[in-house]
Amino acid sequence: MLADGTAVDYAETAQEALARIAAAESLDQVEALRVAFLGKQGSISALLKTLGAMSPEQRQTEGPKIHSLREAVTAGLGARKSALEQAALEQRLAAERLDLTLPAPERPQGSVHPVSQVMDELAEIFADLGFAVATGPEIEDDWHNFTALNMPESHPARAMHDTFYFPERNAEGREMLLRTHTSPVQIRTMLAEGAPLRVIAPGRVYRSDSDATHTPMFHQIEGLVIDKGIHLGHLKWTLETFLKAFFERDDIVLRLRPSYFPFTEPSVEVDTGFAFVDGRRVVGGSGDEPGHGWMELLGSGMVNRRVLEAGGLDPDEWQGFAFGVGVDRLAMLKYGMNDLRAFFDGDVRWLDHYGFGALDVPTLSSGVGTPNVGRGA
Ligand code: 2U9
Repeated sequence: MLADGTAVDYAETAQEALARIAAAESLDQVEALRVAFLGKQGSISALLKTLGAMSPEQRQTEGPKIHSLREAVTAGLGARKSALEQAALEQRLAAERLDLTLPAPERPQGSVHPVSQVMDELAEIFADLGFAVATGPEIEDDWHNFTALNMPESHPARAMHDTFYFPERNAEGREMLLRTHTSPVQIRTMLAEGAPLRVIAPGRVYRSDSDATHTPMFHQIEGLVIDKGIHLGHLKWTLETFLKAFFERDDIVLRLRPSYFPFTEPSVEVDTGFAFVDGRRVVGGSGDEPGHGWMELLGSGMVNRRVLEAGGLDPDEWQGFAFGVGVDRLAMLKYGMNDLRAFFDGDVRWLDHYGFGALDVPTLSSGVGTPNVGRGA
């Protein structure tokens, strides 16, 4: 009963309310009905407020009816809410069901760049000969890059390297540059570790040069052996052993020619015999055989006394040999690419073709040059 005495049919009110709740089609609609019935200004809340104005007797008869109306509506709202939530969940589960019969999505597979592959192969071959891998900064000072390697300031050999200089000097007043070879790494290693020493220094080097056979950044590997009584015979054997392992053939023939490098004395340029196979140069055999030729492959020599001194060693006590070779060139010779610039274009089609599987780790036992079987074009 309302305050003005109007009788309220609670059963009908409940029926109407529950019918509206049952018709709610969304959680938003259920919430709107909750507010309309039970909110501060809601119709059932208004009924509850009428209890305050009633006589105790009236309240005793009306109170339970209004409370059970409120309970019925509260329960109805809860039930409808759960039903809608359950329906939404079922719809999602149906829509998001995995179809396990579909083919698996294709996963793009990367590949190992031939330069990285060849560097790994070289590290593996030289590790077997007792060489450790040494690394150093690509931003160098002119002392480590030139002076210590017997190229003092204004030495004409500095002009042979088209060097990228930085505008600023370092804290010691030395000129800063991008290393033009990895030799400063060996200087640093000699100073840090002393002798005896067997290291290779692979890495990026920079020269201001750009055409079909030169890129401003390229890769080198240099080797340095320092011990007592080291001579050119050790150098020749080491290079022959390395090249046989790298090209995976026993018929590697070397020809040593006198040359000049400021950091070695005597200096030798090393040629290797090759044959033309399908128009391509393939390393192997003597270059003097008919149809064969010699190609220049690497530079080397006995470490110059002045360089040993710069590395903190007594040249009357220690001798050494060193060599340097272009890694990109080695990769081209072994795997048959003909344009150096493609190495650094980042074209994924080239990488698909010439790249290596990430798990094809070169080892001496499985073959350092496992070709990229089953991959690429
Ligand atoms: C120290 C002492 C001696 C490293 C050497 C060469 C000869 C050489 C070139 C080959 C092709 C560079 O990549 S390339 O253009 N290198 O001919 N490099 S001897 O001699 C050293 C290095 C470090 C302490």
